[in-house]
Amino acid sequence: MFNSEEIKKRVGAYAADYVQPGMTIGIGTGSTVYWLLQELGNRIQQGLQFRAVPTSRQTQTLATELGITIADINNIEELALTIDGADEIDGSLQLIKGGGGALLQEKIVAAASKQLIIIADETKMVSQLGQFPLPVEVIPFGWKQVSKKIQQLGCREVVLRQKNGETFISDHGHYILDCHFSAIPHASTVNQQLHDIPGVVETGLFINMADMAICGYADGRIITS
Ligand code: ABF
Repeated sequence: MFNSEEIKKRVGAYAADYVQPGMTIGIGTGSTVYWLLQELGNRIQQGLQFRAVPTSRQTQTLATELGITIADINNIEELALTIDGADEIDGSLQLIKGGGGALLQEKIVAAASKQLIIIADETKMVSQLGQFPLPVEVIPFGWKQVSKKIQQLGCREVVLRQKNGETFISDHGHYILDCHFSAIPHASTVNQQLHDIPGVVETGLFINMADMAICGYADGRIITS
């Protein structure tokens, strides 16, 4: 049996095979992507050449340390592939993302990619989205008004994300509201309703964006769906 970190390392290494020489790819954020980056760093040492658009300062720092060539998304027509993590993945590959606070860049990079591959351990696979509090990125001005309107959508509780005892500020100076819906049966509708609220920048609902999920299990299985 494999523990959580070993599963993430195995999935990260497995996903590295999708990165072909000469590609320009998007690389997400999180602890599973960490292992993908480690594997890609090893393969660069063996001669693999590709460029990467990072989706957070955290990812950019680690990728640079590993010798990965960083590309500017504004200088690229289209990305061949983005590999990223997720907080929840349902049976039709709808996602909740943003637990790491980088959902805005992650969604922009994913939308600019031909293919989005999600890497995860089995704990992320759910039958129904919403158990994980949905991250919603908002501008600081009027966030309490936005919070009230989100609660009117059936959200039990809206929490302004904190980090180290202070209000979390995203890479682009926004707040994150963690929205406790418990269940989100109609994710596409909720996503649109959230976008209709003035002050909402982006949501952690990635609807019809993922093409594949690579999921690792404690018994050693790696299953793509
Ligand atoms: C990132 O992956 C975030 O959207 C999400 O919070 C994170 C979770 O992945 P992991 O469990 O691998 O840290 O893209």
